[in-house]
Amino acid sequence: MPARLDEKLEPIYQDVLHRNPGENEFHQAVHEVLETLGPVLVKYPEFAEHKVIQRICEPERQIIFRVPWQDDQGETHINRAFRVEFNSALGPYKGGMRFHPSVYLGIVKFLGFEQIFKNALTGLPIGGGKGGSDFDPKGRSDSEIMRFCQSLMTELYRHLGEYTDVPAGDIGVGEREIGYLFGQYKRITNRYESGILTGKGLGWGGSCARREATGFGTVHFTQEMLKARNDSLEGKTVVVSGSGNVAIYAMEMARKLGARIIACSDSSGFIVDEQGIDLDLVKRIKEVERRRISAYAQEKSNAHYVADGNIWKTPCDVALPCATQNELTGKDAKTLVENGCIAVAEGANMPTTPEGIRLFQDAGIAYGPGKAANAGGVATSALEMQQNASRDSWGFDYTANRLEEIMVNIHRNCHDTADEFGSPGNYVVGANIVGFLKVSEAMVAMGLI
Ligand code: NDP
Ligand code: 2IT
Repeated sequence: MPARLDEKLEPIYQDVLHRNPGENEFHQAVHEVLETLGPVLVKYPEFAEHKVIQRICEPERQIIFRVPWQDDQGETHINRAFRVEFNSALGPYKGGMRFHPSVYLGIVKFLGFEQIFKNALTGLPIGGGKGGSDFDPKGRSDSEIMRFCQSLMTELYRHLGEYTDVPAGDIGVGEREIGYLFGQYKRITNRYESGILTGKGLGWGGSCARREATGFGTVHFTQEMLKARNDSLEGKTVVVSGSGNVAIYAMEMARKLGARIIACSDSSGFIVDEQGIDLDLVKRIKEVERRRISAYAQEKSNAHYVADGNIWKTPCDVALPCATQNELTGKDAKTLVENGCIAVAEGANMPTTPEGIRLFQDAGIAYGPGKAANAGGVATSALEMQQNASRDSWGFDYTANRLEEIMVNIHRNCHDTADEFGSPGNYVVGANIVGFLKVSEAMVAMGLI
């Protein structure tokens, strides 16, 4: 049972529980935001009067549809797909698509809800949305992935548009899937509209540094949290969960800033390499060969693989959860703190359970919540949209520098707002309030929307 909220907020939360039964991850994400809004309603009573919070908790539109497709043996499969268009006060709905067997409405809604605040934090004109499917891409051939993406887009295309809704990648959706989705959109509509998807390939409307952006941004945010404590990543040992898009580029930037990355994982287990993870090898195994992370230890004799192990038992200075929601529990947080961890930044969305967050905060370690720490991905998607709208394409360094500036700004805003609202060092308070104020002010200005 989560803690009781402020007397104005508890009934709103109860209503969310009642209206969205069984959607535990969505409840968790809403609770985490409402917990921090008490002081905001004292300072800005007009938001309560306009029922802004109740409106933010209800998606503007939810689309659920059937995706039939055939595997390589000719057998038919039926999946379910979702697009939750949560809030468009600041811009077109923006957020990724996730392909994973665990996807159901509650996951898409938690992700879409967090996306509203994250996107507001970037300072760029993007609203919040999210989508996905319970399709499991593991072990599927390129042709099967293509047929699935084509079938999904055959329904989704009618809901998209550069001024309406602009999906991108998330778990199980990278450049390959975005390519198949974009190809099908172009074919159905007979229009080359680059601005309807982000995360595209560099040769066909994608942005430099988008692939790297989430991981790089998470590490920039970590560096800023450490700087605020007169410290830095130089010489630190880092553990990163996951070995997908976010994890790989978080490792790359952490190494560039002088850290030693000693462990990473996938859903089957984790590897430890005390000499520092060989990133070229991880990229080959994961991005090119699409194999399991256990292959790393087969190819590198000094590394070892722990099947089904808990990566958070590996002592480190900095932990970067970059895999999935609720992957870091209260027990894991306790272990990390006992082992001397000084900073945690979330490359993944909601990877730390509420108990874990409380333990980090009580221990006084630097803790950067996902909606701030992983906002670099969607921010660079917004930069891709800018390039598409002006039919331009920027260089890598220029784009990567803009990403870094955006992350420095997000850190500063969260840090200063936490101070202003009486919770110094609490980036959860800072991120939620900055995002909430931006969205709420726009919603009030636009009347009853
Ligand atoms: P990828 O599909 O590229 O990689 C996901 C990684 O996490 C894989 O190593 C995967 O292991 C592991 N993982 C996924 N689900 C589980 C699970 N249920 N249990 C254990 N491990 C799991 O996805 P991304 O790197 O893009 O996404 C990772 C996280 O970052 C997600 O939370 C996503 O929402 C978030 N994020 C992504 C952004 C982006 O731009 N891509 C932007 C902001 C946040 P396995 O291969 O074994 O499944
Ligand atoms: O969670 C996220 O911010 C993403 N998956 C990226 C969304 C995007 O539109 O780039």
